[in-house]
Amino acid sequence: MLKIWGRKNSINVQKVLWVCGELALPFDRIDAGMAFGVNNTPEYKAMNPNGLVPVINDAGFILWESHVIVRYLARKHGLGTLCPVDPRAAADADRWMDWVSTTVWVNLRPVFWNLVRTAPEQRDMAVVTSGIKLLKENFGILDKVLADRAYVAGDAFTMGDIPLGVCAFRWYNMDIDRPAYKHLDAWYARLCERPAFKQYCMTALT
Ligand SMILES: N[C@@H](CCC(=O)N[C@@H](CS)C(=O)NCC(=O)O)C(=O)O
Repeated sequence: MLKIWGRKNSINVQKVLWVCGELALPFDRIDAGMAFGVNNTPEYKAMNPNGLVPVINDAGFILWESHVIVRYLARKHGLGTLCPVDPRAAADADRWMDWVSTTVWVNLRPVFWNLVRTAPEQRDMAVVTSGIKLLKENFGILDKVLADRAYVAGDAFTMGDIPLGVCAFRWYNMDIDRPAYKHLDAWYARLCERPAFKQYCMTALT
């Protein structure tokens, strides 16, 4: 059975759990990271020299980097659905996944880390304020894109929605200034109806 290493509250682990849920793939998850440790052991670092979660073992094939894992599982088990066959549609989904790595997460991480994982007296509020402003711009871009499509890569849910969906959950569930974005709000409401998103991603922010 597919093995997944990673704690349930990690944004990057949640992407992998969500894709497994969408694909109805059974898996065995092993807690790792932060308080659980495991990820700094030599055995773990032999699988992922970065010592980060998630890692998967699919019948002996070890893989790390959450977006790569999402793409791999979507291509292997959801070609034509989660992973579009058409090269342009697949690139569209890929584009939004990479945009999370290069842009959205860069702005969201310091806001999340300060507001959720840092004691109030130790927070760097200048970083938080700047991140919130940039996130408004990022989600504003997505709102415009979603004006003529139900999901980021077209009318069907794809792997492209997964990294953005877990970021959106944090954005909507932190106590921050957030404009109402009609199309983004409707997309997010659609995600919130998906059983796998509910099960693996709509969890308390810790
Ligand atoms: N680019 C990597 C980043 C992985 C990463 O930063 N993972 C974090 C959790 S979200 C981690 O392992 N932190 C150390 C820990 O949990 O102990 C990916 O997308 O998989």
